[in-house]
Amino acid sequence: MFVHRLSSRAAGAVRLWNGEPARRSTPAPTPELILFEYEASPWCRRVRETLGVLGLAALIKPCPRETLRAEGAFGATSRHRPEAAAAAAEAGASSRLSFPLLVDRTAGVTLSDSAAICEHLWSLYGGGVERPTLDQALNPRRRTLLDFPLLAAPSALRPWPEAGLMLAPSEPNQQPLLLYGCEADAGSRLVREALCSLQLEYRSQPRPLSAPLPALEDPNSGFAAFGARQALEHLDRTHRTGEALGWLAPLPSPNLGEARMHPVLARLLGR
Ligand SMILES: N[C@@H](CCC(=O)N[C@@H](CS)C(=O)NCC(=O)O)C(=O)O
Repeated sequence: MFVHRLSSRAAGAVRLWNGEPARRSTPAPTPELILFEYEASPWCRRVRETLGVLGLAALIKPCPRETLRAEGAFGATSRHRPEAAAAAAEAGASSRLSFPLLVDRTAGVTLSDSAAICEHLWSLYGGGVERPTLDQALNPRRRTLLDFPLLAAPSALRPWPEAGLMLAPSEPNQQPLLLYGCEADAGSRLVREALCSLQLEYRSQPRPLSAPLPALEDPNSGFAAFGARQALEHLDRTHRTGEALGWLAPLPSPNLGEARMHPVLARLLGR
């Protein structure tokens, strides 16, 4: 646990603890937001930081990977990717399935690019919020070459497949769990990683770093507790049914998503 706590702490530190709710002159709005994402994705982090800064709650539908060999692939065990693919198709997305994908039911839009999602959230729900200078620097409105390495650094510090990258078998939850957490908080990250790999749908409610974090409530079993250790034990005991898939997991068969090989892998294999 020590290594995990330390590396999770470092993951928050490399982003300079960005993602805490900013000061607002009015209470945070409560739009109906559904975010399809996975913890280890750099671009998903950008959106989660923005939701945190704006103090916006969202229903998270984790879409961990089943393979690293192809982008947008998924098999029958993927719980939320089929719904994400359907939402993207309904919105007329022409490109491959990618994450983050935001469905904003209040505004009636579905967006699939992290920069566009952040722009959307700021323009609709950022009234009365003074954007922290740090967030402006780390998540600039124009794209820069530094975006990817800066956003990927936290996941590089947590390179384990079960750290919100690869799918782990689990019992599905009937009702969403509720996580009071902060993007930058070490314990919150550990709990998000487990929720993600286990594909457990949850409502994310941003809190400042000074709050007692993380707090997890599971209406399916009546569990409610502060602290990462208790939350992780609960998730393992109640929902996990097996170990996460490994780095080298093959393409799911049948593959219900895309079969395009990762461009770097394709180049290495000369295809
Ligand atoms: N430019 C897009 C990039 C999105 C993207 O490439 N996401 C990756 C995860 S980092 C993805 O969805 N890969 C497909 C997969 O996970 O199957 C954005 O900013 O949202």
